[in-house]
Amino acid sequence: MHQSTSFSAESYFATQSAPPSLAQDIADVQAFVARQAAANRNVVLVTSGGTTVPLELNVVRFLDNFSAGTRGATSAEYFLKAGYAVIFMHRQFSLQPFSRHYSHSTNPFLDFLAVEGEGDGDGTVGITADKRTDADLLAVLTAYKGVQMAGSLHTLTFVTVNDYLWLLRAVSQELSLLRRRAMYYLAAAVSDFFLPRQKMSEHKIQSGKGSLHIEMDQVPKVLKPMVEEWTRDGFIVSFKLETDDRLLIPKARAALERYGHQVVIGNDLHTRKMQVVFVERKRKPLPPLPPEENAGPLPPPKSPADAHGAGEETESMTFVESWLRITPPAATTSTQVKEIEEDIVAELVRRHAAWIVHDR
Ligand code: 9Z3
Repeated sequence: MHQSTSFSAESYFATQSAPPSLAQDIADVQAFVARQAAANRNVVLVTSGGTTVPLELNVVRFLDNFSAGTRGATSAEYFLKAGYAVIFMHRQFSLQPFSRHYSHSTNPFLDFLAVEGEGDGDGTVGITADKRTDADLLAVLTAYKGVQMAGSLHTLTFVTVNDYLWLLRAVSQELSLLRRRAMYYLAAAVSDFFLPRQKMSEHKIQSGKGSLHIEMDQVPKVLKPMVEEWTRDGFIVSFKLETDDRLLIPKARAALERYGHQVVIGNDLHTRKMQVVFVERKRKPLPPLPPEENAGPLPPPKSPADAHGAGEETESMTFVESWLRITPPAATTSTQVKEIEEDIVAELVRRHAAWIVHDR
């Protein structure tokens, strides 16, 4: 495979078609954002899961990006717990907040249910949660129902990288209404390459001609227009995924330099559930929060450097890196184990609060 030219964001949106559901999705997001603004809630856009790149217009084959959606779905739950409203923009069929605990492949929901009694003569039987698991199930169910009652979770789906880009632009523009109270948490695994529709074969690519050569174009780097045009003063967090961990910090720094957003969270594919690194530009120390701002509803989260006594902070001339690590779970009878997203979100909530108050 060779690579080809790169699209600017502008030329991308001028030449690639919007998904058919976009107008409806925008209207729904607009209504959601207006309700959250009225309720005085901070809102976070969480993107989650991998994007596909179709190879044919009548798509039979596509490239995919690795991601189960665990990072996004788990983080969304912790943001909700911290009082945020969440726009959860995820790959169709990837993990979702709450239902992720009962994923069909790792923890099938039906295994938690039991049939009660023999029926009462009219053919009906009761269904109960298995007694061994109902404490965990109850906690998840209670949180889920609470979020439904509060109307604080809105879900959107994408499949292709094209769906993702159109939705990201539209949702960012709607959310920018909230200015500094909006956070953007970009955990989706986004393809770097795509096939413009003008170059796609209409029908299934035939195998008769032997090996397949595909020239792909570069997906536009949308973080730049996102920072400069689509959002106004929002707090933007992107993730950087590498498989060679020596590249994590240099690539994260380069992204911050190029796009000018607030935080890059670096993670290595193999250790991503146990450690991540926060990379940001170096700042002057913050003045203390005024007392009334300090007394918000959120508990004071720990900083990554001291979260588990395992973090460390290093500084260069312009960047600060802080590692956030969790220790492997001890043997436990509960299915509830410590999740690194709890600490990632606590740290971001703290930084976002400072961003709102201090304008930086
Ligand atoms: C991530 O790095 C996510 O943390 C993971 C989460 C995809 C590793 P899972 O869903 O995995 O829990 O299985 N997301 C960002 C990946 C990405 O595409 N980043 C771009 C890049 O690295 C920049 S936005 O160039």
